[in-house]
Amino acid sequence: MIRTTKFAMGLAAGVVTLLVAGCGGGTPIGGNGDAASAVYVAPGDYDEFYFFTSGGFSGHLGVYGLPSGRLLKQVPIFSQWAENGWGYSEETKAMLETSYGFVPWGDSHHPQLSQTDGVIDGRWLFINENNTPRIARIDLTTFETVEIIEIPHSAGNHASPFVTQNTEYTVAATRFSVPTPQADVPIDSYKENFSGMLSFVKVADNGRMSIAFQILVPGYNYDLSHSGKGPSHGWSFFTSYNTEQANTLLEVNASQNDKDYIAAVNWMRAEECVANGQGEQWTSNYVHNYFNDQHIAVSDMENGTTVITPATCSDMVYYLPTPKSPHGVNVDPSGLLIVAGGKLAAVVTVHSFTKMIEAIENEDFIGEVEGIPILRYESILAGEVENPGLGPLHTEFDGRGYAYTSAFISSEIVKWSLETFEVVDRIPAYYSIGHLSIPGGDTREPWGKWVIALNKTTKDRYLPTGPELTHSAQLIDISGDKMRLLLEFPTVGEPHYAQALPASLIKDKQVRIYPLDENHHPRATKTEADARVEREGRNVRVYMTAIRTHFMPDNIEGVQVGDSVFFHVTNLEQDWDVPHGFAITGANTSELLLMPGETRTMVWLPTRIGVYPFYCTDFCSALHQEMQGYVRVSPRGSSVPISFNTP
Ligand code: K7E
Ligand code: CUA
Repeated sequence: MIRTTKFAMGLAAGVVTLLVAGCGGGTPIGGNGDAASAVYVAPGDYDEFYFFTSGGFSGHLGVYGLPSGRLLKQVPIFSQWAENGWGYSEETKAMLETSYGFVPWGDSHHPQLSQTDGVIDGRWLFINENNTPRIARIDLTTFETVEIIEIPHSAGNHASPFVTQNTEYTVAATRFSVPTPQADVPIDSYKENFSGMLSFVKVADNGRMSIAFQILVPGYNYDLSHSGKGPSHGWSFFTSYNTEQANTLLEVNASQNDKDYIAAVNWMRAEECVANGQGEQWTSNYVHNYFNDQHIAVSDMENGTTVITPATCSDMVYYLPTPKSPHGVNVDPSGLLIVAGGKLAAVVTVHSFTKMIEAIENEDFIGEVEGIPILRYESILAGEVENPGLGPLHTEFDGRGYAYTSAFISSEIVKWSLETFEVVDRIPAYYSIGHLSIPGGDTREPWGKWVIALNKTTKDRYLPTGPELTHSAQLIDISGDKMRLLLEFPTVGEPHYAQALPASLIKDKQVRIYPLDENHHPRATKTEADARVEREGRNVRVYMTAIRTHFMPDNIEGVQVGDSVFFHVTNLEQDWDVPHGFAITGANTSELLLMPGETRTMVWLPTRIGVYPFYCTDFCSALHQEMQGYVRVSPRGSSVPISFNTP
């Protein structure tokens, strides 16, 4: 089998396309009854795992069931979401505030499930926003984004939000170096004026995030990260590329050095330095958004972070030389091996944590950059994996002594032994695999049943849909010696990375309703008798209830052109899976989708006289189509009084 692999990465050499011989893993392609039964989840049965994929440039999170690949939900995070009014309703708009103002779009890359003792615990999911640097936290009892924190002094929050072993921290490193703090300088003064920043965001017991400290580092591109575990707990590792410090045409100019670096950060040491007052207080303006106890998003403008430098805090950061423009960095379940995916490297480099510590103790350094000792490559090497495929990117682990590395250019997953560093199996991916994911595959205890390939291009794999084709995920059985393709399914947005957990961890903890008696929204309407309309100057406030199968009030008069009409709608239902919707003609905000017991607000700006219907958008019952009402809009200054019907 010969196939052409799309060559999308900007490599320096003049290679345009690459013919790659198929790897002959004996994988059946297409219909296979055995594979079908391995992924079959009968109607009404549940999937065994939840699978969380980044929505990439959609700014959302995709939630799928495994092994079926069924899409269960999209969780809106960094982007407005018309399906439920996220980022449109008055209660959620503040979630999208940043120091740049309201930013209703984001580019999410890496879902990270919270961990306790290096094992996924099912409390929260963190995800980074690359473009306007932010980290979000999703509550896994509601599948709702409950907090978003902006990362100051960052420009492209890519190496994020990888968590430490007990979710002490979620990290954030800037992909693009910039003048830090920002300054008006010539771009070609990159080498003198640009820096990187590694940020450690503390996660409190209740999940609340805060920026603990930031480490100013040389002006490279920091790309990915993973934290230590077990014996390496207390360390975090960040890949860098562009140690050349090029500021133009990086495809060539940042591909010169044989080795770039992994930054090994002893964050426990950083904590000591901060406690000893070795940090500097910087003016740093960033926005922190979260739900208050009324379930309304609020934004705090924060100022000030503690910045430490490797020069003032010795023994905190070390550079591990790593070939060649490394992308992913992954720590194996034992915590002793640090695996780097050098995009342009001929081997996968495996560093030894034990040897790293010895080299540090022996001061086995080959140089120093801005106070960061550079360790000797040969002294810290555990092994090199030969013939790992072209363009190795990311590695996950099965917990049985094997690692799985994605190779973008040769479009394959390569399985290799953590003992011998020899390749033992390989399977093609269709096509251009980026990340790959094994449930728990970056933790101390993977559930090593499957590896899921997350592919950038699909070309001929699905029915064509014009110029834009979907990305895809492929479910591959890794329970035996040979990897076996079972299923592929399209994904929504670009699934950079994904993580999974057993459904049993969270499925019985799901919130089904918001109890009405715990609804502390100041404009909640808890009984139909309290439903009303009040004029406050040019603002009209409608305190409305929704229950099968009517709104109260459903006839409203006395609204005038030029008013701002606030529909504060409370869903009085207290049964699971009975949302109501609310929409009105000409509204240029989204509809509202109201969960049982919840209050949400839409602002409507009537511009023309007339009588306008509103209606429920969610087919809630047999008489859903009857769930409607009217608003009469009179000219500005009209004498029509505010009136509304009552129960
Ligand atoms: Cu797509 Cu992790 Cu942003 Cu690699 S990243 S592929
Ligand atoms: Cu309520 Cu449809």
